[in-house]
Amino acid sequence: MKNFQDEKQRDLSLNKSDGTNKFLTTDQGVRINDDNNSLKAGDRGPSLLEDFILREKITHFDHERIPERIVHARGSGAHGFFEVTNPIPELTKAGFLQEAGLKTPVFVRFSTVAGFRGSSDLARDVRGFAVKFYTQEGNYDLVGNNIPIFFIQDASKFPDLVHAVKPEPHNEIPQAASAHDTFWDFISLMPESMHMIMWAMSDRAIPRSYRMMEGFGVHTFRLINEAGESSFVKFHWKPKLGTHAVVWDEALKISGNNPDFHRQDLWEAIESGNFPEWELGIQVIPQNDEHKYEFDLLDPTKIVPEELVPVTIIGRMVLNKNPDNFFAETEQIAFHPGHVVPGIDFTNDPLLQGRLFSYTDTQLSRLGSPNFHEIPINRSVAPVHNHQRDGHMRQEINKGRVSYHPNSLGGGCPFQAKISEGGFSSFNERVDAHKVRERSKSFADHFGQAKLFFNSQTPTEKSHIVKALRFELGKVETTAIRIRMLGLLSQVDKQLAEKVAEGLGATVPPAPEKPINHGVSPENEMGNQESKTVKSSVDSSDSLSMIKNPTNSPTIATRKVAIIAADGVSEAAVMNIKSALLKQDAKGCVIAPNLGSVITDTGGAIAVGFSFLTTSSVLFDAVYIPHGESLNVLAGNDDVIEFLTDAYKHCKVIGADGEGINFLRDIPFSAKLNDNDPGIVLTTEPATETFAEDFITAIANHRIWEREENLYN
Ligand code: HDD
Repeated sequence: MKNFQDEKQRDLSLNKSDGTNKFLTTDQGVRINDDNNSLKAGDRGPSLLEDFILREKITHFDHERIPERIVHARGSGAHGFFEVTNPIPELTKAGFLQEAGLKTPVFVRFSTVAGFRGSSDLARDVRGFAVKFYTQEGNYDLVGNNIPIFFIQDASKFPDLVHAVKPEPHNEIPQAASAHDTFWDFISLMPESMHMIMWAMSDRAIPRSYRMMEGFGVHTFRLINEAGESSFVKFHWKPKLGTHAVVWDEALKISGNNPDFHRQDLWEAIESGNFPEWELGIQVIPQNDEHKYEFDLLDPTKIVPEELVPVTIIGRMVLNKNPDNFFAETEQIAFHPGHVVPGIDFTNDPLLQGRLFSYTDTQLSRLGSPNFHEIPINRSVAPVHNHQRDGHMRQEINKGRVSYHPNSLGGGCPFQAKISEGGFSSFNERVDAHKVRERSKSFADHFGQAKLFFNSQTPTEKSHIVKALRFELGKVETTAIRIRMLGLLSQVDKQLAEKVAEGLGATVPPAPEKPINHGVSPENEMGNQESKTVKSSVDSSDSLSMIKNPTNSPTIATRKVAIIAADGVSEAAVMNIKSALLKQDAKGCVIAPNLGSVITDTGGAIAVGFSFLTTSSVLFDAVYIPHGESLNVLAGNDDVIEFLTDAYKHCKVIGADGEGINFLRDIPFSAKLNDNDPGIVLTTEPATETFAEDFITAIANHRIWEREENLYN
């Protein structure tokens, strides 16, 4: 079997350049003799207009920036491959899904939605999960998110949603945050957003890592087989490392300490050979089952519960190469849900239909030309021949006098492909209807699946949703908006609304306020439909909870552990933990009052990774306090107390040995310490393998939620 895994890298190599051991030149290739001084009339005189070297350099610099994406501006990407594990020729004729073992190159870009390009990775937000498959039949883009549904049902509301969540237009505040009046004003008037709000207020919106989040195609798409038969499909990416989050207080602190937290995490994992991996799963719904469920498959605010249609794994994706140049690759990549290949097609989901227009349109202003497909990262590895011509920055030199079809002068070339030759043909769907501006009645359930999601959460997760809503609505200044939201929340779950209300010092309104008109028909206040609740046929779905879905093989690979040290630290203890962590592909990093190295109890020197000034507890997954004279040096140190207190508060594992145990008992939070806390790993026998094993097992469980005040206990 021919594998295409490296094909895109070969293609990109045509455009790569490296200045090592080369002369400095102008853009025209002229060697530069002095790059430090402009050409002047005398060394103190004015600069001369003829200085083409200066003019070229400054002009290029002046035009270096392109508009950032209107949404998903902040993101990070990587190269990799997709490998078929379970081919599905009976469902689709898409070539890249036909044979087990077949590898197709991909580029993936993860992003936040609301923040500007320079904002923090840790905003409470949906994460974009966009995958470009460079297939032999052309580019296929699966432009999804880490949440399987969306805020709105119709693309016409997208500009409104985005205007509402972006910084407010009069003062451009707040950056990368939904916790402000305009967002919640809009949401409180859009009951269809309630399911998505449950997800966005859950810990899904503050992932621990891009490598630890699920991805979803969101819409129902179609798969088309050789016989032209269609099945409906939902796409799922399942991360090998499991789905994990940070806690909100931690997210806020990470944003200050390292706004590039996710970007760096992805970069470092790939550089260190710990390649992030996901499985691709599909939920397949036969064409004849289109109307079988209590929800509409075309409604992007609904999931198909896995209890009704299980997810079948068909392949895996591995990210194994960082970009060489952020701008050329991550910034210039242009995704589009309309980039499909034969065997994959759209449905009439009205959100998807609007997206099919929006993405090319936005690239025209963002990348500046209809030739954006020629930019190396966007270039198809399948041959491209057509009669599209000219335009800004055209790269291709089309030969011949013919640029139209049909033609006889060019022998009819390039010629159309029959379907049997791989020509794309749309699904032969029968459409027979009146032209209307209406929302289907089958989209009217705005609360059924919001309830399903909430009911599926563990008490810890429910508690986090309440706290997130208290935070977000607490930042809203207009009381009427808060009250309107409480009314909507009470339709999801009464207790949820009451607990949020308590935090806001408000009461839940007895009857939810009727949303004001946001539709076209004044006689109907909900636009074209009444909001209603349809009971989900599934009461609770475990796959919706992150905590109920720990990874199959708990691992601490790529996790970071802080080792608190100072002069006099036990060398054996530090080295024992370091090597145990290394064996698991995790990293132990020494944190000390100063940079340089610490002198150990045996007179050796251990390199310090960070000082307390240059790092923070929130950048680590666990903390270890080795014994030794170092503990006397560190006793009462405010930085150490803060470091450990944060780790405790953020439910992280803390290990200590020997006198380290007493050291821990002197930290103020120890008054709250529960002897049964599985995240406090202590031993009086330092540097043993058993201790390292216990410590590692505890870290693999991610967080010790029992420590938190839980509003649902
Ligand atoms: Fe979108 C970017 C995902 C609805 C219009 N979208 C964008 C990106 C992702 C998504 C991941 C970033 C791609 C990248 O990394 O370059 N968008 C979604 C999902 C949606 C969705 C999962 C709902 C299911 N989007 C949506 C609608 C519209 C848009 C309804 C417009 C009608 N989206 C855009 C855009 C962007 C974009 C304005 C901004 C930058 C870009 O396209 O290239 O066209």
